[in-house]
Amino acid sequence: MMKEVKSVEYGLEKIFEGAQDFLPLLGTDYVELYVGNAKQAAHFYKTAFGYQSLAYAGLETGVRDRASYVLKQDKIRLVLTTPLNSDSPINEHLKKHGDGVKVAALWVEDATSAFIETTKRGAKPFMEPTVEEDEFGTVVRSGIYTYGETVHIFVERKNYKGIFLPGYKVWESDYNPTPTGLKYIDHMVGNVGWGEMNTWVKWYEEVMGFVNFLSFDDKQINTEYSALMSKVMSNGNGRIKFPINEPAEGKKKSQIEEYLDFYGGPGIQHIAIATDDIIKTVTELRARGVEFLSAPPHAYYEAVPERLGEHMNMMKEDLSIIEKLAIMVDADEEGYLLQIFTKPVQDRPTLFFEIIQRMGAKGFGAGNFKALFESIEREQAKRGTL
Ligand code: TYF
Ligand code: FE
Repeated sequence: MMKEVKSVEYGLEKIFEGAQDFLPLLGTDYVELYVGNAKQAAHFYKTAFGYQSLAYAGLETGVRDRASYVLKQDKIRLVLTTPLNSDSPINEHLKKHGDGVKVAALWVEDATSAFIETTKRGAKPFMEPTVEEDEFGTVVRSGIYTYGETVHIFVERKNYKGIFLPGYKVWESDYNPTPTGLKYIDHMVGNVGWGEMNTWVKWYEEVMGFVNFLSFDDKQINTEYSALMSKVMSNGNGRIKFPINEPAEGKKKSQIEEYLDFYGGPGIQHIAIATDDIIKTVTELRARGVEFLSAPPHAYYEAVPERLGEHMNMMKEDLSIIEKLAIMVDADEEGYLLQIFTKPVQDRPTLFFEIIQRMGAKGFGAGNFKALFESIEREQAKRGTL
């Protein structure tokens, strides 16, 4: 059974003291996906997930080579970008990876210093510090490559008063589905190749000043379930968490390997989004056609009280409703958490979403890994990739 290994003690203040002085991060700024049809993708994310129209850039705003739709829900900003002609380098990205996350943008106080400090420590540049201006103010952005062709863009907003970034106009739409209770990005997980996890752990430590917050080791699984290893990297204030997965040799083909095959290399595997009412959120998402992984067997739910121990008394959600919605429950020293995973949101079995409600727990649901991986494997079996 997979167990959480704490490579550092909990107690964030202590661990993170002094970490990351050279790269203060204020939060996630936005996530940008490259997609084959941004107009339709925007409709999907509005309809199915309850995002709201925020901003737009494209032919109508003088941008000739791409169209970008910006969606918002509470603190989350999602940008959907598609190329408008065959010359665009975005086509190469799409051809190789299909729809997927290109940019995990981070909000910083100083994008120039973020670029200098990270490239000095070995980051490969993606975008030199660039000043962007319009009548609403100034934004400075810079960017570096992380694993695969994924990038981190640093966004310095100064006192920018515009809707999103210079070059974007307000997107007013008559179609405004109600939100589903998605609040903010809890973590974003990357899959990297065989033997590469520790390289990227070191990269996040050295280049970004992150710390290895939790580790999940394949040696502790030793079952027939999707073998993988995972290490959670976190920035100094604990707001940015980037777990990194690597496939491991098992009896069956690792789900991580399936991802790497279809994505054509490393990239972002899942985005976990926080809600403070997962029952309401998942009920809404299901009603709007979002597909989730199938529920663990009934025995899983019978074992919940045992798994939660003392935290069971705290749990206010009705276990029978949780089971009906196929939500999973786990606990650690500090509390419990509820989580559920969508099926991949495009035809390639690559990017998916997690919905998570933390009730004090700071872990990642290690107690659910077995049930989760079995559920993923049921999907892999249907795809013939197990
Ligand atoms: O982010 C996590 O660690 C959890 C569990 O391929 C997880 O959401 C880990 C690996 C994986 C899918 C989910
Ligand atoms: Fe996760």
